[in-house]
Amino acid sequence: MHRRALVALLLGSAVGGAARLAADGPAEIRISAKKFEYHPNKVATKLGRPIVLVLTSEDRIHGFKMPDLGIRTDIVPGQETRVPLTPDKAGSFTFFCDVFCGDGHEDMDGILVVEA
Ligand SMILES: [Cu+2]
Repeated sequence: MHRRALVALLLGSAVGGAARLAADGPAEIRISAKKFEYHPNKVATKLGRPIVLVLTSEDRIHGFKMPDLGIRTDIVPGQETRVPLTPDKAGSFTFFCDVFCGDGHEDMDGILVVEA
């Protein structure tokens, strides 16, 4: 009887701890770049929710430009580029590579969907 109550208590606190961890800090959205695509090329979040875009490159320097949300950065191989962001408008926002990286460069893009 006591033992069962203790197990329930431990389980309860473990779940509570996980929930607190998830609520801490912004959610990370990871996007990797390579010629000539982003993976994933469609990501989603919610209006007003703090996130961090974690950008990496598998081959060479690429760009990451999302004019609608005022974001532009290089993505350099061998490092994480972290872009904190709290979307203040809902919609579908295109991002694309603005560092010429070869013949498929023009098609290198993706979408961030911000749900209201
Ligand atoms: Cu490019």
